[in-house]
Amino acid sequence: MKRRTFLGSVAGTGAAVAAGALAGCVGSGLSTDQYDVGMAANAFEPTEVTVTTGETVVWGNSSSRPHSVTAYENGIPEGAAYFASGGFESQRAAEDGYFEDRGVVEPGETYEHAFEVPGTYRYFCIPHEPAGMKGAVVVEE
Ligand SMILES: [Cu+2]
Repeated sequence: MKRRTFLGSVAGTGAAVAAGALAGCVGSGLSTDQYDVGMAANAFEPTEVTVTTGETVVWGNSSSRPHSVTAYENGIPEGAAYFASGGFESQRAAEDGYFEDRGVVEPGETYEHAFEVPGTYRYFCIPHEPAGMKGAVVVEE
């Protein structure tokens, strides 16, 4: 069975938390009970969440800048559906689409995805990946 041993393999968590702490400024109108993962200036908060197969994760843009939730195509379990805000079917399509203003999660908006296949899913924010805006969802059976 796939268990929480995956948790140890997520890199850069400390840096992301530090970036989130600096973000501070809220003003999106979202309250924390409206989402599971917040999107701060340069970070997903928390960087990693663990859910059970079939559960839905809701991301909420709690910042004042646009973000995306974009899965790494080679960072999801075999057989799992690709996911990205905007509903794209590949990472390439999501990246191309973002720069045409598609797949953007604006301040105050949410994006959600249901996870049906166990494993670890790694994802990023297209405009802020260089700043380290990455996250992971661990799906347990
Ligand atoms: Cu972002």
